[in-house]
Amino acid sequence: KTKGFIFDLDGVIVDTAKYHFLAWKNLANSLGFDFTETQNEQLKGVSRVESLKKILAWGETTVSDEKFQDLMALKNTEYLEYINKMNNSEILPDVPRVLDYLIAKNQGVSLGSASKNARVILEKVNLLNKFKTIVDGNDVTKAKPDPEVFLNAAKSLNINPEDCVVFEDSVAGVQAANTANMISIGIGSKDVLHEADYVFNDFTEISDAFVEALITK
Ligand code: B16
Ligand code: MG
Repeated sequence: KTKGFIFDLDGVIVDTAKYHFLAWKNLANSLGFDFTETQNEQLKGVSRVESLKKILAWGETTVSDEKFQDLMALKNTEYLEYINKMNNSEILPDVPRVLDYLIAKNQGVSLGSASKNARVILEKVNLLNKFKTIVDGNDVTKAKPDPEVFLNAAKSLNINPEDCVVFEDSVAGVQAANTANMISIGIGSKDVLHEADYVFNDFTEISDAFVEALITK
């Protein structure tokens, strides 16, 4: 049977949260306030627009619509400087093993990310060719926890949502997968991702046998 396996990007395939952090922190500092790692955690899976809204609120700062757009562009320019230096050494452990296993078993493999930079990141780490389809921040109107991104990914694979599995590191992403009626696999801590059907710290804990069971289930 062919099932759909949808991967989130940031926090699942690569750890780009650290680059988002550096770029947002510089932006916040330039506006005269600080931005902490704890706050950065709360931006996981959150779109760029919503992230900036939250950061400005934390800094008790309001800006004009025009300035808001400028700030978004500024942040992304700096973020892309970090992204452009990425290579395949930044792929999280055992992600390629699981991807290759799924491909060898002729499963549908798709990306479902909130990032508008998803393609360039996959290109940088040399994983673009592993994905049959890519649904990213340029293709959706509603952010996670809305299931739109994963439902679009299922559609792009021509596979029913009930036959899809989602790998996610964010609470909003797990909720989106659950709402879409997909199997949710949390990548991270059990305490945070308790709404997921399964939780693993990382892909080294996901055996081929477990993946095989998901395929045949
Ligand atoms: P960009 P994911 C999300 O990616 C990140 O987790 C989140 O921190 C970021 O703000 C969002 O992408 C938008 O990214 O600025 O590149 O469009 O986890 O859904 O792959
Ligand atoms: Mg993520």
